Amino acid sequence: MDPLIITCAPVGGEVTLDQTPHLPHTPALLGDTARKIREAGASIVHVHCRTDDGANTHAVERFEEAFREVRASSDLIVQFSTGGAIGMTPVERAAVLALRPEMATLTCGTVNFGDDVFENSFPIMRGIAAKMREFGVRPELEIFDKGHLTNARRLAKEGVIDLPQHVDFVLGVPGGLDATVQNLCDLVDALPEGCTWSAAGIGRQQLPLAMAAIAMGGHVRVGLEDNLYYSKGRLATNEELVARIKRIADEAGRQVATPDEARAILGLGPMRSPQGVATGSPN
Ligand code: KMH
Ligand code: ZN
Repeated sequence: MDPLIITCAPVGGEVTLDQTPHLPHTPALLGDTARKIREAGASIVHVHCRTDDGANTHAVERFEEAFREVRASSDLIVQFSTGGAIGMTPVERAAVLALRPEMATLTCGTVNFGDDVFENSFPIMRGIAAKMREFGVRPELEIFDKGHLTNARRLAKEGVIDLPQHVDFVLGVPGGLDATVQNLCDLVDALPEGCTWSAAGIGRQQLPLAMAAIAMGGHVRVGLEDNLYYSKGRLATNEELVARIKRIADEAGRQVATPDEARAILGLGPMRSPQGVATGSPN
């Protein structure tokens, strides 16, 4: 089995500062978290940004600052969200790609998201994928439901994305596929040839899904974006969630990948730092 790639999603677009004091919502806090999760065993950081008061933002300047802080404190693979938060426009979501992070998410279909809809029509997906190509950013395909794999194949057939890619199964969103081991097995069976994959379970399913992924040879995403708790009633920090996965992997005899080992497994190039871009420009 390949060494285990642990992705940490420390912020997300839904968790609020009222819910937890552990959300690294400023670039400086994110930089500090990057150092801690790297020490704990993470190799990828999945980045969302907030304003100082905790509101969602996808401003290019804020992502640039966050990227700089992460790079100043770690050699983590920097993966931007292009999902952002409900209500952001596709242009806003894609504009941060101009900073040329090593990776960014590409959600492969629309999904109900609680009472909201996370909209990813084919035109939206094509537009974001085209920006990824333009700026040389590797997609991580976000799969919230089984049909999203079918959509990914269709995008590949159209020539919009290349396959194989790294795929992240985000399971347990209210409106998406349930976070069961059986569903994870079905998705892995349906993967396009040659794809690597990770599992991100929402809420209390984060841990059992991660344990299954470790055993199956996949990779793992944890972090406060997906789960606030370490155990029932006890809030987690991001580094604790990463450290627990590393301990379980160690016990299972599965080595944990360094960022450079993860780059090799995923076929990424060398570590990148942020590219300065005209502020606010989607191009
Ligand atoms: N916040 C969700 C609406 C991504 O980062 O690419 C979308 C999301 C997916 O978090
Ligand atoms: Zn995200």
